[in-house]
Amino acid sequence: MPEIDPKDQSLKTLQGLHLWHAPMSSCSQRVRIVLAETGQGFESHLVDLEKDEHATEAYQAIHPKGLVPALVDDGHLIIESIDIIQHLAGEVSDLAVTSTPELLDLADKAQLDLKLLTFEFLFRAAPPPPKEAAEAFQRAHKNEWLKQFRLDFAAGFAKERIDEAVTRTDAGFRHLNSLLADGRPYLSGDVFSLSDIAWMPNMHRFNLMGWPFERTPHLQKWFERVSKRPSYQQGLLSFQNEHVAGAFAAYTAKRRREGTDISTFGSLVTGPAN
Ligand SMILES: N[C@@H](CCC(=O)N[C@@H](CS)C(=O)NCC(=O)O)C(=O)O
Repeated sequence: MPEIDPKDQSLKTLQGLHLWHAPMSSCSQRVRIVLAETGQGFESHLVDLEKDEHATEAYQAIHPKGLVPALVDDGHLIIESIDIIQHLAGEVSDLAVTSTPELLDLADKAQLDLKLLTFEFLFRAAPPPPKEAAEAFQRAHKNEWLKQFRLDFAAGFAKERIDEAVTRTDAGFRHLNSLLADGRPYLSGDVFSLSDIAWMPNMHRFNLMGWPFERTPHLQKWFERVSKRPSYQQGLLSFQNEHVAGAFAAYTAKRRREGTDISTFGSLVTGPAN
């Protein structure tokens, strides 16, 4: 178990499962889907990312990078959503052993592009934060990468950076589509596994952005199948703020009308590089 020693030593006294998570964070969504699939109860600690609660001293003493999710299991702290889902599933189910390490690794690597594209194609719908709040975040958060990311977002991402993220994301989805082309129902074969769970939030997120999944029909059908599972409702949809999701849909429609939506970037325009 990739356990880390917490700065906040009081975490070591916690009993049972404690999850620090955010309602619409994709990394939190995959953890909650595993919890729902395996029927494990947990103590929920919601971290409001919009209010920058992850920049507080107290939260950064829990998660050294000031990100969600973080899990404490009987006093043992684990960060990184892929490590967390492997830990949670491994204890009580076959979800981990039937998964494919390569697909978990790919989902992990896809996170940075998902983040960039989420900010560009969904979060830009909201007005920029007040100057004081943006400055307070820069002072309080210790994650230099995250702080630079926020500054880049405020300044506007370079088009090449968006193009590259779209092209890599497209390559990832095409890879999944090619695996499913042999008729298998799930990403790793005949049984539902962590491979599926790791990718479900990405599909959900890119659907919000209006990603053209009709180009990868096997993947589209797979998502129709897995999104019928009760765990998708319980671990993901039930946490979704429908007002926010509605605002995202309106913004996606606006960008489509203006011809600046996600399908006008990277390989979605030029086609995959072969
Ligand atoms: N590799 C990490 C990534 C964690 C991460 O980026 N979390 C996001 C939410 S999915 C976050 O905390 N974002 C805070 C922010 O953007 O300010 C994991 O898989 O747990």
